[in-house]
Amino acid sequence: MMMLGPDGVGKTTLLATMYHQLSQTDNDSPFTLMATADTHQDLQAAYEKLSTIMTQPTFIPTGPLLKGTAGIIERQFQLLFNRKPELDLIFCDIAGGILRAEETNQDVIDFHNRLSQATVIINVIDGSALVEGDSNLANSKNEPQLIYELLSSRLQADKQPHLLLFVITKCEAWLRNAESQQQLEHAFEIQYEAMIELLAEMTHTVAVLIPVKTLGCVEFTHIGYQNQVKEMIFVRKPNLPFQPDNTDQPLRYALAFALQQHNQNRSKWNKLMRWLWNEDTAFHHALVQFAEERQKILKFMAMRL
Ligand SMILES: Nc1nc2c(ncn2[C@@H]2O[C@H](COP(=O)(O)OP(=O)(O)OP(=O)(O)O)[C@@H](O)[C@H]2O)c(=O)[nH]1
Ligand SMILES: [Mg+2]
Repeated sequence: MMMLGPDGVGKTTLLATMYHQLSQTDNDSPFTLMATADTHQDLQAAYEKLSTIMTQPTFIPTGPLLKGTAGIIERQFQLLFNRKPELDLIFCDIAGGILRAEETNQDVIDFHNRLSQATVIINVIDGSALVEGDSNLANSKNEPQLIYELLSSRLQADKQPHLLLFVITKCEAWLRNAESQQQLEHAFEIQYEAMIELLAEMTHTVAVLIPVKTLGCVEFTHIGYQNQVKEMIFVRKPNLPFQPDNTDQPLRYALAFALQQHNQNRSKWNKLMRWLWNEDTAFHHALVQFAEERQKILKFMAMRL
């Protein structure tokens, strides 16, 4: 699993809130997502830091959520089915600066290697820049052209199935009603037109657009200047709680996709054993149930191509 997006779009915040939200909501599913000790500690620390920031009356952007997230950080998870290890998963959280670094940089070489191995690619997009930024600002925050170039060579190069998630953060202000949400989708369609056209030709890639609330209580207000550079300015809504919403959705998509791939790739022996123990039906049933949870919460645009 590869997290993609320039610095500051909210990749690490998304990872921390997705992990937290899924672990809070899924007690009755036979699937459990376990983080390794380091991943758990780091993401928990990130979540606690966010909680603390959200107790402040004004919202001050924190800079990178986790210090020292330079290069590529592997976040390791294990998915259990009925408490037995089923699948190991690695989420690669990159420092967004890698996208603009020199091709000869070792981190960039590593990044390309890992991208070529990723089955699920999560492009995190700053929704406030997407809707309100002029073209320079929107491009510099989200770099849709860079992402397009990376993915077009990547997705055309191999025929393996891929899941591509466009996750929009910092978009609380547009998730208030259907009309403003449409505005968000429309901005995406315009700025990612080339990408959408590319996806229309890809028979092995499924793409989904998912707006999320990683904070829930911070909204975009206007574009201001910080050190003479245009910046998106947000305000802490005093009447709203810190409450990530919909952040479990990208994780559900990613996990359901990975599980389905994994299920199709089992060896014959493994399939026979599972059949003997009647695990196959139970697994399939649980997977369908888990996957169905994807669509209950919020309307989003799914591009099944
Ligand atoms: N308003 C708002 N701010 C957010 C949101 N998510 C993250 N931020 C802020 O954006 C900044 C960057 O967040 P990170 O999660 O560290 O971004 P990143 O994409 O991991 O950045 P790099 O690791 O530098 O590539 C922090 O100041 C966060 O507080 C969001 O949903 N809304
Ligand atoms: Mg980060």
